[in-house]
Amino acid sequence: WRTIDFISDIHLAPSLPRTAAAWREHLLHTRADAVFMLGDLFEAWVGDDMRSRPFEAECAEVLAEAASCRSLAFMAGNRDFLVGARLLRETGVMGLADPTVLDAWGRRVLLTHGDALCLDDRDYLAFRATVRDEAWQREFLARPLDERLLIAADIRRRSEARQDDAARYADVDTAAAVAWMHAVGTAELVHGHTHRPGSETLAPGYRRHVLTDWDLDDPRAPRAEVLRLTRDGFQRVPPATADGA
Ligand code: OKV
Ligand code: MN
Repeated sequence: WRTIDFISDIHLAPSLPRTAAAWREHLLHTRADAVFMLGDLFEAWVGDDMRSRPFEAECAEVLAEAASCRSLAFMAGNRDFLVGARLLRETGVMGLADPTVLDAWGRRVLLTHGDALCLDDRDYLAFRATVRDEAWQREFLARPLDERLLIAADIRRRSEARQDDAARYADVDTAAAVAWMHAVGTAELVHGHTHRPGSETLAPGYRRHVLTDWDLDDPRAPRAEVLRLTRDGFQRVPPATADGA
């Protein structure tokens, strides 16, 4: 691999068609050899049988088509933790554990979605522990698809009633992030989740690169960006388009 793209928090949903189109164009036309999707690719994935719906079927087709010309990797986020082995197998996407250490040109990079490092978000971490439990997932996935969609929508409705979007995300805990990096011997961290893009030094010798969320359907703040890694280091680039821009 000469070039690796990192994206996260695309939040694919039928209600955000420009965002979905930009994601599709990027996967199909980027010059990167590999695209790493670091969580919250989908706004809400409640089981691989979501492919019975037209929008999700189309997303799976995009993944399969893109995976036939470059390597695709997927890590689960807090909205698509139910992406299963079946979707990955049938689309040819490589599943990544959270966290994963990437070794690229002798440079070790720690990859995570980021939610597990937001230690101030106690309510969310309790929810995370519940829904990441294997037995909980087996029981949940045994319910009919319509019922699972209603449960997810209900959780969203109650969460939106409680707080607005900006107050929703705690930031990554600096000490915890540095401890993770120290434990596996990496000087660089890439994560999403917080929707606070930027690159900064956490402590001497420890840098992090935060991915932006994508929303090209927000008329007030349309946004989409790719973090690209080559032998020369990290850079931020706009998503690729069909005409090669
Ligand atoms: C998103 C966050 C609410 C943080 C639920 C399966 C389940 C997806 C879901 C429900 C919640 C996303 C999709 C939302 C992010 C919050 C509160 C804090 C820190 C299921 C798949 F449970 F039914 F299986 N969800 N929503 N937060 O309301 O948009 O990220 S959400
Ligand atoms: Mn997230």
